[in-house]
Amino acid sequence: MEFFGHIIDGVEVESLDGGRFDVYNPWTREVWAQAAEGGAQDARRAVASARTAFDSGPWPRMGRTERARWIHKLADRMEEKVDELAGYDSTNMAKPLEQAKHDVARSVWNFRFFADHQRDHCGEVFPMDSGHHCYSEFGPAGVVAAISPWNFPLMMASWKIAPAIAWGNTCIIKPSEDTPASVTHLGRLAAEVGFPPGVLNVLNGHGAPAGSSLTADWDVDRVTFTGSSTTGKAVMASAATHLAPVSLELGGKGANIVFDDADLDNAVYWAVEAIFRNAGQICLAGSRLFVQDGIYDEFMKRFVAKAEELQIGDPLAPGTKFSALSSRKHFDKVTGYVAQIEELGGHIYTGGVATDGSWVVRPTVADGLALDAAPYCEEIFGPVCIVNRFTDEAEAVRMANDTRYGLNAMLFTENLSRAHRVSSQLRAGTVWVNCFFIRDLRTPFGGVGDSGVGREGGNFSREFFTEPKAVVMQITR
Ligand code: TXE
Repeated sequence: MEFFGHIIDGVEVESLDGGRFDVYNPWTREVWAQAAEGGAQDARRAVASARTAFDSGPWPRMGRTERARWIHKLADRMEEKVDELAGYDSTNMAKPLEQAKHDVARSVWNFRFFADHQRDHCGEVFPMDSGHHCYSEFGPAGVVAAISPWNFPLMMASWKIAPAIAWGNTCIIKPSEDTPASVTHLGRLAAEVGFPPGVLNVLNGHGAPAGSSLTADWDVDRVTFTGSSTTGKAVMASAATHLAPVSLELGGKGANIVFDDADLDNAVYWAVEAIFRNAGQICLAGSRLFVQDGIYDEFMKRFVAKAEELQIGDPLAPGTKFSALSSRKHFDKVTGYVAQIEELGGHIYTGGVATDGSWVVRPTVADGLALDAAPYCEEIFGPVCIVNRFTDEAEAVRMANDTRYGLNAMLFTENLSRAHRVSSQLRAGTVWVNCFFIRDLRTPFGGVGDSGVGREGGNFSREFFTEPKAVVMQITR
């Protein structure tokens, strides 16, 4: 059976007390591996390694071009190992292999982007009328604790590790206890390509004590977290005890608005992607779909037909587009919401819970729920789309914004003025017009309200992962 240890000081190790936990394959529902159960002392060991690497190691002191070269070397290695990395995510969380390969490519790009970004965006110069000249400097912040979720195990981890190490910090990543495989392997690859010890540590284990020990450690200078809104609040409170700045990317309940004048084929294609890709386990999912009256029936007919076409099966089998949910716990959560839909007067067009004992919830489309019904308001984080109709633009905007979350929204229209008008009225960190999931890493990523605190991406990551400094120099006396 495979084992995923901690990577501390560039070496894969067991927990100090030898503790391990089982790792499941959600498609077979069997244990396929074990991982080290990190305790408070293991967390301390990982932080101490990162601290030493930061305080006296070469990483924060090397030239920016050299650091970029190291990170590109890791990215090259990941590309050589794409099958292994994607296979791990696919086995570990039932992500269809094709989607897992896409995630590896996106992870590689995260490393390459931030490697180059830190090399090319290291400061600004401001000539002053007073005869001085002022420049900003972006030095590394120190030790970064990164805590990542299970829905995009490698991609979300890389989104945190890449800017952290690129800007000269050292890092401890704690992957979700549900998906330790690909991130541990990434730590192994970093050691293989010769990263200085302590630059990238991997700590496996549960939220408590592994994660909570990291966030509470006074040697940690930054905390970056992606997960549930509830845990995010605990993480922020813990980091506040030693005033470590936090970046939180939390849940979502994305609105997807389809206007009468939309290109229907395009809108249906993206509506399916937005809620059924990764079995809906995406913070950005289009889980609240608003369709204008004039096209409602036609849209629903096409949307339901496309949802039913998705090939459900073994995530490793060619052609599979949709598979099981990532864990028994998560299956139970999603199943609970599906059960409520009809109890609360909703109508299910297609989908529902598989009856074969698997952890599959089929692509589910429903409407007819009140605007305060739990499956409509709360984050299900599964393949469940709740649809509503609207009559005009103002009503669509009002309904879309009527949520505690505000991570993202989508809108489909061929009317250019409306696209701009509605985009600017939506309370969300990202708005996609006539598309979904496309990112430019230079732009801000994050959410408002219960969807998070802060933004990452491009210069936003630079500001979070560095200690910006102003230097004012007298030029003329
Ligand atoms: O999340 P947690 P869970 C949402 C989604 C999902 C729900 C629960 O709705 O159904 O959250 O998922 C670590 N200190 N999202 O239980 O608890 C934990 O070990 C420090 C949305 O998996 O937030 C894991 O590594 N760390 C989301 C990570 O936090 C702690 C993605 C996330 O776990 C900790 C995932 C603590 N006290 C879930 N407790 C998104 N935004 O994409 C837990 N952790």
